[in-house]
Amino acid sequence: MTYTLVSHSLCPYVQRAAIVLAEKAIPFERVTIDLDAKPDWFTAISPTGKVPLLRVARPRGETILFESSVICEYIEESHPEVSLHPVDPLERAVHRGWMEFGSALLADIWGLETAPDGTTLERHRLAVLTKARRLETALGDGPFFAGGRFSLVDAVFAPAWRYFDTFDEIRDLGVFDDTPKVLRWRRALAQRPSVQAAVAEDYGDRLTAFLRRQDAALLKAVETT
Ligand SMILES: N[C@@H](CCC(=O)N[C@@H](CS)C(=O)NCC(=O)O)C(=O)O
Repeated sequence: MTYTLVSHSLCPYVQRAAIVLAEKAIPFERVTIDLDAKPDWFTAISPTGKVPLLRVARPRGETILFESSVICEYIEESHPEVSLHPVDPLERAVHRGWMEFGSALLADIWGLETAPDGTTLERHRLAVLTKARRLETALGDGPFFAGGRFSLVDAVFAPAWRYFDTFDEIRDLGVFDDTPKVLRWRRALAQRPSVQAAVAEDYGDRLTAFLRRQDAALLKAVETT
């Protein structure tokens, strides 16, 4: 069985799969595409036109998986040696709920980074802040979502919190002002080797370049002060 992760350099959903593969020490090849000029081969095999895809090659043929949560759950189930889900079905269901919450958070962050004006920016900032406050009530003593053991929930949130490493250099959005547990969680995730390896070294520069291309209010606010 060999794995190829079809990627984009900034995609947080791709990072989830890369983190889970790394946590389980599963070798994989990464193919990065330009989403503004999708190759024909990609369009032909991607039902949604989105990354990530996981190409799973076996002697009897190739299977294409799409949707990051499905990819993560497949890797979890097919490589149980390192478990990233709770054993108890009820706890596992709770974790899956928070993974969905992580996708909703990513939608808010997308709104934040692409907001064209201050009003829209503030709306999305408040949405992110509200979710961070809700997460604060769900976290325990850490360092990870479920304590000492890294789980799929961590793989889902690590790419979301990574955005703020770049945002913090631009301006303080105040998202973590009254969420100390979330801030500690974010820092613990940033130290995790699997999380660090999920993006290239120039990730921050690429994200800033993306914000400039978007003419993002996030950048303008600082440039006019
Ligand atoms: N629900 C999908 C979302 C994936 C997604 O939104 N990928 C973006 C990049 S981060 C994409 O491929 N966009 C290309 C497009 O929409 O044309 C998942 O979890 O895999």
